[in-house]
Amino acid sequence: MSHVTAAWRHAKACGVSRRSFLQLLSAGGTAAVLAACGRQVDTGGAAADAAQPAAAFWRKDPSPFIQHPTNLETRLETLHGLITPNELFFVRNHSPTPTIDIATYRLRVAGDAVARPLALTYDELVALPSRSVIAYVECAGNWRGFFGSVLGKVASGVQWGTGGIGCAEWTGVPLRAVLELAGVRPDAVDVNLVGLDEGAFSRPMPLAKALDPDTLLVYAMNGAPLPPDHGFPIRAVLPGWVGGSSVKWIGEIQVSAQHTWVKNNTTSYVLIGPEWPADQYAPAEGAPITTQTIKSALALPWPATLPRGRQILQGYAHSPHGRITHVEWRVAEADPWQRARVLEPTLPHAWAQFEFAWEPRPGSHVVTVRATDERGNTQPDTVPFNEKGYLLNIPLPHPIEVT
Ligand SMILES: Nc1nc2c(c(=O)[nH]1)N[C@H]1C(S)=C(S)[C@@H](COP(=O)(O)O)O[C@H]1N2
Ligand SMILES: [Mo]
Repeated sequence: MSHVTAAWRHAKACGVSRRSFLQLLSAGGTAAVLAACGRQVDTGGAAADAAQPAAAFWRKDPSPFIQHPTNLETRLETLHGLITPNELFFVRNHSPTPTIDIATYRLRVAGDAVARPLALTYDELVALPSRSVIAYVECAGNWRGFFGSVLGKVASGVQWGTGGIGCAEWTGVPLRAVLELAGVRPDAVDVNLVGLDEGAFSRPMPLAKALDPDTLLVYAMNGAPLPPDHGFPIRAVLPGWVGGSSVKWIGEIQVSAQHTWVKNNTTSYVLIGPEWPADQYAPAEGAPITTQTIKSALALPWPATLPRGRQILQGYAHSPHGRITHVEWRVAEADPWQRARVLEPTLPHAWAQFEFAWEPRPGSHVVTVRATDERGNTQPDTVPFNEKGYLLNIPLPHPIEVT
């Protein structure tokens, strides 16, 4: 068996599509394939991934991204300004991006807590009054790789760096308006969104979150029709909640008078670990995660190499709890924190940009940034480990080599 055949067998077994395999092969030979597969320890979808046909996982050009077997991670240093362009926005897919025929597409609303089950066409949905919200969407596992590389304990799942996040202007119809059309009964408890992708990815939310006017059924991203990789024709965006709750390619909205338990609030997207008691969450294996955490990151490669001399460093800070009010930075742990400049605008659901001037000498440095929001939340010095590596938000020690 040739090296390449062996690498393909290995790649297929760990869930890599033929297309990703060929991309990895051309990028760095069989070593790159093996490195990619070693990195992928799936959070429960491993069996499903392994069974997948050799289809393309995404449609967009993957070259600007850090490529994981099924995900595309944004390089923050490629961004300018508050809005992440669609072609640079990270992709997190559990199954390949589906092809959906808009002519036959229906958005269904069903369940034991709706009075009038509905099936809306795309045009009917788009004709409803719309809203636009500038909001970041961040994968619950963004920063997961630092559980291993910074805290010394590897968590299972895609080993994201800082780029499992993006911020866009989302235009759509409030979920609330569609629920009102369907006549939600007063005994409704949970609203579950179900995707049309192969794995029928779904994630329920409590009625109160579904009725929040900023919880949107989105059909446009940064003014363009939603791209296929980001959920065409319709996706949800739940500002402040983990990315997994922003279900893409929605086919059905299920409104139930009972709590709805699915994979993504029982075994995935739950906090499991010695310091995360689980008893009270049964049948879930731990507390299902909802809101994101406050974070800040430098818009630099990890590790970064910079020239000596005065320069401006930039980054992004975000909180699910409100506007970012300040960002601090320091080089050595013994140094005092210094204020960075937070750029306007600071919007309630968006990330904020910050910058500061730095005049480094040649050598190895570690730069740390820390954000605070309008409610006084800030990044904690430590977080208890959880097996699936969600919600890490300690101030990150960013390694920078100055030449
Ligand atoms: N139907 C469906 N929706 C989904 C997913 C998925 O695999 N299938 N992935 C979720 C996860 S985990 C994240 S982080 C976001 C990512 O959105 P993006 O790919 O548009 O960046 O989509 C969410 N919605
Ligand atoms: Mo995610």
